[in-house]
Amino acid sequence: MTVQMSDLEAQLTALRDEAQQAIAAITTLEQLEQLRIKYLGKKGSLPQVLGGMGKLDATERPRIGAIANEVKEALQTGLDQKKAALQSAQIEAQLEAEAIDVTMPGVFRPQGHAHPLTSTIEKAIDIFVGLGYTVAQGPEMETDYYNFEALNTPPDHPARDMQDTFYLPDGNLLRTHTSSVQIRYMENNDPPIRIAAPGRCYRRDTVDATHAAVFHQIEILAIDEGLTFNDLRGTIKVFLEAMFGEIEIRFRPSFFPFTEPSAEVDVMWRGRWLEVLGCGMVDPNVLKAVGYDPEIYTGFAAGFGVERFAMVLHQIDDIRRLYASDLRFLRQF
Ligand code: 2NM
Repeated sequence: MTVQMSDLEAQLTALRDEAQQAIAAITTLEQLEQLRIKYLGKKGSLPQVLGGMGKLDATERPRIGAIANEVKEALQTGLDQKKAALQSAQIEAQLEAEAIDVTMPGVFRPQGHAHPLTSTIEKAIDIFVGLGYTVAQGPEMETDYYNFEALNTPPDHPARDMQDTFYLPDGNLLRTHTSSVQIRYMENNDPPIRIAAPGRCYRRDTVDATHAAVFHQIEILAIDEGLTFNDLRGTIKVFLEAMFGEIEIRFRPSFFPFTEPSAEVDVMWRGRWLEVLGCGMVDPNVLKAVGYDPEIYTGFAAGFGVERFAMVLHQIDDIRRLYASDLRFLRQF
């Protein structure tokens, strides 16, 4: 009996020492759980040792039982403490790994920018929006009526020549200017109106340093009671000064089928007069075509090429550069 007693006591002490060493050695919560099962689980080492208690002499049972409880509590406490230590180590490691040093320089991200044609359109449109204009848009494929006839451009006018216009097999055409947008707008809106129509236009020109078959225009139109050429002059002056800075400008008499009188406008730029836009008072025939009474309403209009403005503003020598998509060129703007 005595041998059995000391045997159990020795087994319990050995179990405690072994388990405590094992607990000290592990490094993860998974290992901890495995140890808990190994020592304290239903089929674990401690219950197995306690299974031998039944054979003990009744007088020894309380003492061995007390030792067994101590061992069990010691192991449970050891496991709990280790668990807390592992958990806080895990949180520490996570905090360390996820720490952000806000003093580190940022990651360089190459950033693109607007194409010079886009920025020129935006700059011009912003100026007109500031003057109370609204942007109007319309189709690039047009009928003869909207591109020419409603714009007082008679059938024998040279602008209607096959040389200048892309005609489609069905009799439609690619608009040669954005004035067609303005006709459509006037048909659907009553005066007073103030619109700016930016957009792509097409002409059968021989492509060279200053001509492209596809180009961009912005046309503005204002219709109201009592508008005069002076209103046109003031608007053009404000616009060109906002575009180019303080510059000298001059109006020269000119001709367009859709305006009377008509003018071309030059700016003094780097020591020379440069023609930059065309304008005029909307011809009464155009007002009649859209159902406005020219006895009540007058209006002015102006149009300019976006490519030409971009070339003047950025000293670009060849219009084709604007369409070559050469990044070495585009990165300069
Ligand atoms: C220009 C020059 C002069 C113009 C006229 C019209 C409309 F629709 F009112 F008749 N829109 N744009 C116009 C006038 C355009 O471009 C050089």
